Amino acid sequence: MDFGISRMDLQTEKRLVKLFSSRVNLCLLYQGSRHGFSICTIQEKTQKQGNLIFLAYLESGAIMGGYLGGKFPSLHYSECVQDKKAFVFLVSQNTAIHFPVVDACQAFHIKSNETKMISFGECLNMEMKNDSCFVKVGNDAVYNTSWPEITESCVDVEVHRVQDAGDLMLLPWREMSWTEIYRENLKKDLVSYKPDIVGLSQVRALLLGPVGAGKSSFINSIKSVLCRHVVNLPITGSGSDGFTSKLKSYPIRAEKGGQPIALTLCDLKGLGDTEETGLSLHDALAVIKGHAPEGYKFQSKAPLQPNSPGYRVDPALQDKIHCVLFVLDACRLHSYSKELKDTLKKLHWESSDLGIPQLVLLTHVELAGPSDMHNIYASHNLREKMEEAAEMVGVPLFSVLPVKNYASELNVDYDTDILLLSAACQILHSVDYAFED
Ligand SMILES: Nc1nc2c(ncn2[C@@H]2O[C@H](COP(=O)(O)OP(=O)(O)O)[C@@H](O)[C@H]2O)c(=O)[nH]1
Ligand SMILES: [Mg+2]
Repeated sequence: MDFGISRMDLQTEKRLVKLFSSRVNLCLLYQGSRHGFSICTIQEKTQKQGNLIFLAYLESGAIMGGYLGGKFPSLHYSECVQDKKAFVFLVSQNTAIHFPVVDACQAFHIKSNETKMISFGECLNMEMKNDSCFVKVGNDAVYNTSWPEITESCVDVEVHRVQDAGDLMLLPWREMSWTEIYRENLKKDLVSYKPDIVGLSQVRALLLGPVGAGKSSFINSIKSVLCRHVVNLPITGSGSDGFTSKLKSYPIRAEKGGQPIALTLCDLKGLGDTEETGLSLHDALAVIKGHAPEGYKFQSKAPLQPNSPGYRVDPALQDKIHCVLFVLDACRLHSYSKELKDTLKKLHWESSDLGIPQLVLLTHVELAGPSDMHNIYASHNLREKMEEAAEMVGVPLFSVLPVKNYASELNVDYDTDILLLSAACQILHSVDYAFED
């Protein structure tokens, strides 16, 4: 069957499919310039095709249209079609706005008397006349639209079938073994690790990220893996304002009561939207460079200065931070403020300048990713989130590590352990590589 080629370019299609809450594919069924501008033909071409999206191409290249999650009604059906999933949209080179239906009972209807018209509420009307289409746009309460003023004519109309694309790829894009042997090997690597760097016995990795991202939980989780049961030390929420405001280093022990391994995790106050609500860039850099003494209590109004108590003027290698871990919550990426994103980027640039390796720990992946953890690297959705996190900080995708912290469970489990252990090993490898020269 020849379906023809859509007028839509790839970039616009990408923007359009992002309007759906799950991944979808589009399949062209009808094109006015090819099949003729007639509601009858649209109906014929879209029969039994499931969910449909109507696209009206405007002269400027923008596309207006509507999504119908229900069935296209018969031509003689003059009632409104009820559809809770319907929405109308405008997609252009730099914008994509959409208005979900408010009054679902009036989502869609066709008029086939003197005027032949497809209408989404009263806000988007496509009239078929003299073998062309006229788009009439208005603002209505059915979709609660606030369209910009549009006075362009329509150059073509298309209807596409919208089908669920599923979230899983055929093959994972990153290899991961989910076996007990692999878990034990990772654990051995972590416990036996010795830094390849003269004069350094402990790798100090600093957790940086917004409040609630899971920094303190990551420390507890790594401890839990090695202790073989979930530990919940009161790391979370310490400090007078409910946040960790002191610089605190947590040695990690090979087992309960055992020797510390060569990785120390450092926890600190979270990054806020402003310097008043969170750790400042200045203080974060002071910690990274090793000027802040252990236990130093950060105050938003008093940045760490050479005359601050315990200030290390000339920090030794073991006082400095050897790896920066940006901790971000996969479920909240979209709501992070511009100010926070700017701070992350600046911290990335400054740390890169200092030659310090950086990784992103993307937490809450069990909520943001596939239900089966084994599919973590086969999920389109999660990959997109990992790409977003990489972009947000400014690091390549391979520096983003998905993790699930132990948050509410009582027992450790293999899959969670494997993600946590591989993140911990990755921290150590990245330090070895960075300090090789
Ligand atoms: N479901 C889930 N909850 C998490 C995860 N990481 C942290 N949490 C929860 O998120 C909240 C904030 O975590 P916390 O470690 O205190 O964040 P911090 O402010 O960055 O130190 C706590 O209730 C944690 O139990 C995770 O990976 N998955
Ligand atoms: Mg904390």
